[in-house]
Amino acid sequence: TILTMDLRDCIAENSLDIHFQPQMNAQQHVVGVEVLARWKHEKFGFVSPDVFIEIAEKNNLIYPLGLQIIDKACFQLAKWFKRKPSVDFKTLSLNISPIQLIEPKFEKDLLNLLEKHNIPAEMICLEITESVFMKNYQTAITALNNLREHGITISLDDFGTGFSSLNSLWKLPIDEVKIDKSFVSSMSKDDSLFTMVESVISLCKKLNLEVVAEGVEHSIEFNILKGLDCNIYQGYLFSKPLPADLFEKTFLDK
Ligand code: G
Ligand code: G
Ligand code: G
Ligand code: MN
Ligand code: NA
Repeated sequence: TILTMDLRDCIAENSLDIHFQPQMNAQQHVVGVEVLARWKHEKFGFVSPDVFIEIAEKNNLIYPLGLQIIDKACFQLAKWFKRKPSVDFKTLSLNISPIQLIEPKFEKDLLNLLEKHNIPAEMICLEITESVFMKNYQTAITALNNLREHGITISLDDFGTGFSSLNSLWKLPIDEVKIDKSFVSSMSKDDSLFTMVESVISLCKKLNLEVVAEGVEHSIEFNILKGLDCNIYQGYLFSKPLPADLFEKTFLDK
């Protein structure tokens, strides 16, 4: 299709964009940043990553696309480090599709990019989804263990939307869980969803996993989550994903 061809060109020209969304602690201090890919098509305008990531996955483009995103994100982070000694957030979170994770070269390619930009592995958090464990359980587990040996952390994204059961959490090699925004947005109106969020947070604490609530849009949600002692908060209440210059102006110029 046209979009597939145009995406191929866009990757060849290295012209995808990235946006940055802050992750806050309970004091509303930025403790991390999630990187989100953006594609502005010259005719169709912004194409949602839900659409172009899937195109990339189906057309053998996701691996090079993914490395370009990581390269750009690390370049930007290194730039922030140089210009702003005050940059003190701890993690850069990258969305990684299953195809990237199970690619044998991935660990080496990622470490090379970190070395190129002089980014400590401890700052990198890879967001994966439960789907990676469905088809490629053992390969995924091995890849995650290897990555974690370098200090890279692993976050389970969109938690609650897949086929996960709460008791699978204790055996996966992960460091963090992101509660899906569908739970966060309905929690203040639906008692059973509130109970679910409460249970997930309490279980994560017992398992020593960080908990991120995504899709925090209103202060009522932020307050409920603070009451449950959630660790990290992300959503439009604080900021939508922003281009690097705006992110810098809003959160790093202090
Ligand atoms: O803003 P939002 O529309 O950015 O993102 C939609 C979906 O696209 C999310 O599920 C997000 O995880 C995914 N996504 C965004 N950027 C990337 C990326 O760089 N790589 C991968 N694999 N997925 C991404
Ligand atoms: O950034 P935000 O979460 O508001 O974007 C939601 C979706 O809308 C994204 O998946 C993105 O592809 C699309 N989108 C449309 N216009 C814009 C824009 O000007 N900036 C950003 N960041 N996303 C846009
Ligand atoms: O990677 P993941 O599936 O978590 O992608 C996060 C998605 O959620 C992105 O599309 C991002 O733009 C979007 N997002 C971030 N904050 C909010 C929010 O507060 N509300 C909603 N509806 N979407 C959000
Ligand atoms: Mn994510
Ligand atoms: Na998510």
